[in-house]
Amino acid sequence: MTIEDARLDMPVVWHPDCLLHQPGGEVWLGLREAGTEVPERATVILSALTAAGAPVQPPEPHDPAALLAVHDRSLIDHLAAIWADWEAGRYPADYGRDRVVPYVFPTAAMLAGLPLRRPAATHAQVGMFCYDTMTLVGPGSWPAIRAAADAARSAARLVAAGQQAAYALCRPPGHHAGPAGYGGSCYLNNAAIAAQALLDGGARQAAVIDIDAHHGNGTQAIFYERGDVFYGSVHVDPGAGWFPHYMGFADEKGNGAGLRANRNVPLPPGSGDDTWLAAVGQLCDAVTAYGADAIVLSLGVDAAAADPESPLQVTPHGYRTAGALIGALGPVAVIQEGGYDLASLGEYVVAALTGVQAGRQQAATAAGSPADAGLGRPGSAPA
Ligand code: SP5
Ligand code: ZN
Repeated sequence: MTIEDARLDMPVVWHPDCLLHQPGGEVWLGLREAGTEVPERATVILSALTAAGAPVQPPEPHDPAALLAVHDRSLIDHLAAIWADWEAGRYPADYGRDRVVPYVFPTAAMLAGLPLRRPAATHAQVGMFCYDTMTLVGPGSWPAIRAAADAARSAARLVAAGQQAAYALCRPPGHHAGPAGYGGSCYLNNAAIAAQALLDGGARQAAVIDIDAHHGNGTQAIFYERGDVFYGSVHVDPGAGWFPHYMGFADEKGNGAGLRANRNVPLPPGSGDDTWLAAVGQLCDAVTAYGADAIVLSLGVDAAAADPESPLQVTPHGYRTAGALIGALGPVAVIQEGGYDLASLGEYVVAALTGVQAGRQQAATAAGSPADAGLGRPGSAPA
């Protein structure tokens, strides 16, 4: 039996509330466009995983402490309340503004050294947290944001309890959400919540490997000064003009206790499997040198050749190979990030997870280790 034929037996964590987030497009350069982060992304992925045989389960009950461990309370409170405030302020009814969008941004250039104050107007408060105009909030956004975070935490807890790998079908995605800010179609950082759950579940050190086509500036920011979580990312070069524009450069290496626990590998637009897989290999070598007990894979499949949001040219075979390289490193909690070509999305996610599963099986066979020992217990990762 070849890898291609293998049944996917990795648990998939999914909550239908993730479909309730309907951003209704994005404002790009002053005009509202249709946007590509649509609910159909999740239904397409779910169908492909189900067809591949993967078992689907709901997340564990919500734990507010899991969000507070990686985000400021102010961001969480904003996201939980902003739609109701927006509606109460009659922005939809009286002004035709059917989604929450920021308008004034209190940048360092504006404040010129003065402290940030909370503005009185609801429409001014949004810019305190949302750093772009493309990440809209609607009536169903908060339940979806919460459900995605819950799925991420649950997948990590499955891994901490001994699963070799588990996948969270998170929507909205999360890797552009930082400690106190959101953007890039992301609101809360699902991957960071998963990494923290791995630590809480017994890992001494965890590593996030981010293979989304964009740099995960939010995940990097959350862990930049922490030594217990490594962050490594391969992405299209922000210096070549790509989102998130201001972060993701190769000279960002962490700070303080986090120095040398951050690694960025930016690639030229147009890069395909060979270049991309060499970069994934560099990240894997860095994680091996770092010594993580467990891995979070930020799985964006927007490096796909047909993806409308990135100029990378990676094939399903490339994603399967990347999955196998990463699966060989240790137990993996896979978190869905971007990926916007509805026609190929399912195939790419199945390819990546099939690779992770094969990598785990090979590593377990090579080590002769028991499959369900769990993190931090005898017989699991080396102490
Ligand atoms: C999670 C994730 O992959 N977020 C990526 C967000 C990147 N969005 C950048 C959007 C740039 C403008 N979109 C182009 C629309 C042209 N019609
Ligand atoms: Zn992306």
